[in-house]
Amino acid sequence: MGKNIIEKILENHIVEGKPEKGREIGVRVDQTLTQDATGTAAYLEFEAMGFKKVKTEAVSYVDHNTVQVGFENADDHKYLQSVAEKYGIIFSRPGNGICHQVHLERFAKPGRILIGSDSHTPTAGGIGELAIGVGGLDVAVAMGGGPYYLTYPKVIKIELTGKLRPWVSAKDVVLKVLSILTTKGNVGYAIEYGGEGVKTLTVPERATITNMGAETGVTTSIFPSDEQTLDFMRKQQREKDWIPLEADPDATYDKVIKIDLSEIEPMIACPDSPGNVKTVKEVAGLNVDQVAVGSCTNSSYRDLMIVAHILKGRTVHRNVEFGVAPGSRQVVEMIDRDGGLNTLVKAGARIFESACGFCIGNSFAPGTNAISLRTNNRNFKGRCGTKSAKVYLVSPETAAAAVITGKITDPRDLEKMGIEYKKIDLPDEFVIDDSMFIFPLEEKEREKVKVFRGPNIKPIPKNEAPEETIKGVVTIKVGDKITTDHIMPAGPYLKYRSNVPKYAMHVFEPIDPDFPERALGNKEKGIANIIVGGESYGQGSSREHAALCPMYLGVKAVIAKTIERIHQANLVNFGIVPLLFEEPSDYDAIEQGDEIEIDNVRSTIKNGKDRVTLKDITKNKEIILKLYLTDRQRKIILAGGLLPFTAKGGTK
Ligand code: MIC
Ligand code: SF4
Repeated sequence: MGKNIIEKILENHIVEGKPEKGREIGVRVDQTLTQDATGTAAYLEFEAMGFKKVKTEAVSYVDHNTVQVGFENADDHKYLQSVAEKYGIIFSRPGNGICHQVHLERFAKPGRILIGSDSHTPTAGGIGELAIGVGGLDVAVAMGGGPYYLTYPKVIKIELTGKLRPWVSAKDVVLKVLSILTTKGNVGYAIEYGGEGVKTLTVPERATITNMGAETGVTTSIFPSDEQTLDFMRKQQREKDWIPLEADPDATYDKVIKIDLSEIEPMIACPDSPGNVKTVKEVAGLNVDQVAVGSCTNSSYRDLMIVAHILKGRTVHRNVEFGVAPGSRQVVEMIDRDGGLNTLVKAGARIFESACGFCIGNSFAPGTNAISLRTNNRNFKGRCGTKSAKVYLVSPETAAAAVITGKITDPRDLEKMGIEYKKIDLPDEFVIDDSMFIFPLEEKEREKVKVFRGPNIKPIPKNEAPEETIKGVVTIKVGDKITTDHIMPAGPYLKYRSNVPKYAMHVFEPIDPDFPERALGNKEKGIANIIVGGESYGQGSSREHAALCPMYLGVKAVIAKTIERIHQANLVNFGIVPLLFEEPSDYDAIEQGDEIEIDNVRSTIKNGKDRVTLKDITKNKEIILKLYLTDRQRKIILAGGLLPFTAKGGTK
């Protein structure tokens, strides 16, 4: 029987388990990627497990925390650089660009497996790499030579036909996909693009689509590797890494969705979810206070050059503030060479460094109640740094239209203003300059490197195995679609990523700022903290701090209607027991503050059973909970988490 692309890559890399949907398999990992915000913890964990060198092609990027207010970020960068030098990791210096954009340009390879400690790692799927976002600890284990374990995914084929019309671009395609798949209910699936329409999209356009696939909750998204891929890689002087990759003609899929590119209109994701998609026409006319172009979704050469084209000879509307963060140094050099940078500056753009910046809420926060139009991929409430702001996600074309008009504007209306559409192709020549990478030293030299640790870097706290009976209290009950930005906000606290005791004091701050004090109080009294959540708990970022910091505060179990993939794995990695309501309506019965007991936890995990009983002592009610853990995850929890488990020599 024919195979699809995802099956082909997985089966080439499988080292454990059987390739059966829904079953856990272990795969060999070719490449790993970390960024500074998740990387410090990942490398502290790597060190704590006693590994001596990396076994993957590993790249450590610095792109999230580049603001350097205070010494913490600078010290973290120095720590990351010295760890890279010691263990044989390629170090991408701050200023070199956003990890996903740079990785696509310089390292991603079709047919390989990449795991990265960032949920947008699937960006590399645009080049035909099987790229998966995971927690830092999973990256650390893979760097040490261990397999990566995942559930063999079901595959959704998105069949593209036709060709995009003028003023419509890749962002509109992925927003269309989000309008169909939404942000929940897709755990366990991966997306594979195919069909004639694929040929019309360049690699950076494909990467915009695979990047934001993360918002649907799928494991990854991937495109075939074809002539377009070869063209991009040749221009990056990397054609030796190219291989063709396509699905067999008789490949099968679990679902097929057909999208005619020529029917897509400019789309917009309205506040406060990337899944709240409408057509731009439906919301046109709304006044805009801020426009931000950049992030790993939309900051390629094409994206910035189309914005420059639209703004040529025009200035920013007086009521709008406009910022641009180019995706990489390569992009900056090329838009500079081709005149785009000058046009943007002349138009009044504030040019930010090539980094995540506004996307993660550490700069360019909008004003009170402001409407901000952004080309990034997430608009969760408060993520931009301003709780009352309303963030809309759009294509670069729609963003540029608003820069001129001061209103949400369908970019097709630009023609009425005398602006002609211009198709921006990949440039014939790319600027290749790898001087901001620090490549690994000779092995002998590495031994001499001393790892630098600033005073803000604290060891990773460890957990203990769960008790047979968890006696505790529902310290917090939250609703549906709680994101990791709600659980562990980033923005101003990013600088505490390597200081868990300090960072933990901000857990759940956007929802309930008293949570950490309450949780610590219980912990001191020996009472376990329990989190109760609704549907799709733990959406969004891969940040393992959303498990690690609650663990530090004494959280022993999370009970929800459903838990998202990366977050579930992170909970297990830190020894927190993930539990699901067997009967979703039981969610309504349990309340914050309820005293509870969960019996037979250890023995149920140990004996491979999957039901435990929760006694709600306050309500005098019993609730059945499901444990959904693979055999390996059971062993990890019983060891107190992946760190102690791996340190004791167990990778299986
Ligand atoms: C994000 O977009 O939320 C981040 C910041 O890139 C995160 C990683 C992090 O929290 O460090 C992600 O997507 O995984
Ligand atoms: Fe950085 Fe934003 Fe991309 Fe996350 S989504 S990697 S914060 S640019």
